[in-house]
Amino acid sequence: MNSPHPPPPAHRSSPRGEFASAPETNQVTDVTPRRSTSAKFVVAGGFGVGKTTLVGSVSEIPPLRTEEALTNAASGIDDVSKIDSKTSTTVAMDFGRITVSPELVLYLFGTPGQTRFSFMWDRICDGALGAVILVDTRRFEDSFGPVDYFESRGIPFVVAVNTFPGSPLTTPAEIREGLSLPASVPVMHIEATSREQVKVVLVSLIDLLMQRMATRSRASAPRRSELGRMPAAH
Ligand SMILES: Nc1nc2c(ncn2[C@@H]2O[C@H](COP(=O)(O)OP(=O)(O)O)[C@@H](O)[C@H]2O)c(=O)[nH]1
Ligand SMILES: [Mg+2]
Repeated sequence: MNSPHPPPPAHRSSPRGEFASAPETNQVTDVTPRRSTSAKFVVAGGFGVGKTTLVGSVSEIPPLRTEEALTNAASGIDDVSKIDSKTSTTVAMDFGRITVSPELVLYLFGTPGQTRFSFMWDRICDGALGAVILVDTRRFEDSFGPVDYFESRGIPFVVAVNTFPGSPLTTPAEIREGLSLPASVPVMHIEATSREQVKVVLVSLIDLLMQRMATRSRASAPRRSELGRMPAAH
């Protein structure tokens, strides 16, 4: 990693302390029925920002990809000028799965980066609990659209700056300012090729969602003064 920034804080933890590995299918250790929850997260960002790489780094199943070789047909349409080694492109979406704990399985959906596929975003983002917006500081403005999209739909998101060799050096504060993000949106620098760093991103999104849920349930809980006015149960 050529960024001067330290890796994102390691103190965050998933509900179980760490990501559990997928259960062995032939090993029965606990027959107690568990309630398992699945959550859909979207990985968004501009063309070539590292969405396919991120999903592939962390998925425990071979990620389902719909990649096509970049051909002459896309020349002049897809901007590959800043993407040295890119030879394929996601024409529909990436899909991956990660088991966070026996109770929580995440499904990751990557959006197609090219703006000509933006009509697919609503379908891909339907039912998503949260999003990871990947940023490439060499093409910073490509992240404006994704930030607007999730803000306008009220879908919580975290921002992960993918660090490429030669990326301009930035601080989280500069990214936050450049994207006009409130302090509540986590911003971190990562390498999408690093499974550990991608896990930190996902854990921070889970934390954010849990904070939102806690805030909401506090807001909807009756206040002490209201409890005092409630009729006593007989
Ligand atoms: N060095 C480095 N290269 C990366 C990283 N993430 C993605 N890439 C490369 O950048 C190019 C674009 O990544 P890709 O995942 O296809 O981008 P997408 O269009 O957002 O899905 C590919 O050649 C990747 O190998 C990273 O963290 N570090
Ligand atoms: Mg892709």
